[in-house]
Amino acid sequence: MISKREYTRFIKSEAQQLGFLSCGISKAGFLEKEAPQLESWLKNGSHGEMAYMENHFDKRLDPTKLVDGAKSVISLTLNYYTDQVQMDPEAPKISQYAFGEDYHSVIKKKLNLLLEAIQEHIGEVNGRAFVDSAPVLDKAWAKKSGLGWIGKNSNLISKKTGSFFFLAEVIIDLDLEYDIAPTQDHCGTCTKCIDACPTEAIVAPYVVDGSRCISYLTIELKNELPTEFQGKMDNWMFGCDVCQDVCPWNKFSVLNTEPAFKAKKDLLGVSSAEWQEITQDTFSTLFKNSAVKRTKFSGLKRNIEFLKQ
Ligand code: B12
Ligand code: SF4
Ligand code: SF4
Repeated sequence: MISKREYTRFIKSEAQQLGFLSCGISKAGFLEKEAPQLESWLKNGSHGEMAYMENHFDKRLDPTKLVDGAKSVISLTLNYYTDQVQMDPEAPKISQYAFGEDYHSVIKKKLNLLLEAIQEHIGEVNGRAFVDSAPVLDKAWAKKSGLGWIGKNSNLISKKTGSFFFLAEVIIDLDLEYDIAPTQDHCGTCTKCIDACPTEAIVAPYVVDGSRCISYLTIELKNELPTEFQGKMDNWMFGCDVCQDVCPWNKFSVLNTEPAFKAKKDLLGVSSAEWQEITQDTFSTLFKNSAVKRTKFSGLKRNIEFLKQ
């Protein structure tokens, strides 16, 4: 009979072969410490208009309520760090996570391959793959599995590779060997992210008021941008990298090797003047299969206009 240890080794080695940066596994169950924190985050309205964050409170805190018979949460990270940059320093900025193909589809393919490999090798295993598609507290699970600590900017950080990576999970009904030693907090007395945030969205160490974050304002908010943020957007038109750019641990970021994350053709060469004139057609060509499509042409146009004011 094959042991839990061998199954665990198999899964971690498959994850590595699929290009994931790291993989850690935890026993599925109720996230006790996070429950009151999530509750107060929601009570404070930190989710702004992201109504989906209010849904499925119980499932979000307990994956056994989300996946039938769930026993293990396999957390995975996928690196997106790049040295590619937009050529015109005056051009409205796009977060580097959105230079290439939409990470949701890139990661979903890999997760499904991992799940298939598990089912082929181990047998009848029920499971589901998640990348932002369901109420799962990605960072809490990754932290529990020893993949890093949650920094004062509220991102998961690894001592070896910084924080420019995505998180995802496969949740299955199979017992595995668990990573039970969470990484220690290595923020120390540093406050660089809090000091640098252009909109003062990091309202306390480890707590981001989502409704003030440029990422929310430029991507999630569907209405007009509040005037209080005029002149504070640091020229970001899609997402924001500031609290990661200033983080000393990102000196250890390594370049991603995922071909799909290479910047889309022509995207980095668009000048400031050309962004002002962008049409629906150019938008559709530049951002085919890109995460930027989430904000739609009208949203990106709104953001560009707002930066000009
Ligand atoms: C909603 C959301 C957002 C919102 C809200 C941000 C947020 N911090 O939650 C907005 C739109 C603003 C956003 C922005 C970004 N996001 Co986002 N987002 C999510 C999403 C979908 C849910 C996160 C969530 O559950 N938030 C709820 C709150 C309650 O969680 P939290 O902030 O971690 O809150 C904890 C703390 O507040 C803490 N807490 C509360 N009080 C106290 C008190 C003390 C003393 C302590 C210690 C802690 C503490 O407890 C809470 C629960 O654990 C996840 C995907 C997922 N399914 O997890 C991606 C995710 C977190 N985002 C991600 C990314 C990459 C980003 C951006 C970098 C994108 C960009 N470049 O523009 C920015 C970063 C902004 C930032 N500094 O957080 C990645 C993070 C990867 C990583 N390395 O950590 C994720 C995991 C997506 C993914 N699949 O990879 N995001
Ligand atoms: S992503 Fe930008 S706006 Fe949001 S918390 Fe970080 S620095 Fe602030
Ligand atoms: S900038 Fe400093 S305080 Fe912020 S997450 Fe990085 S190490 Fe922690």
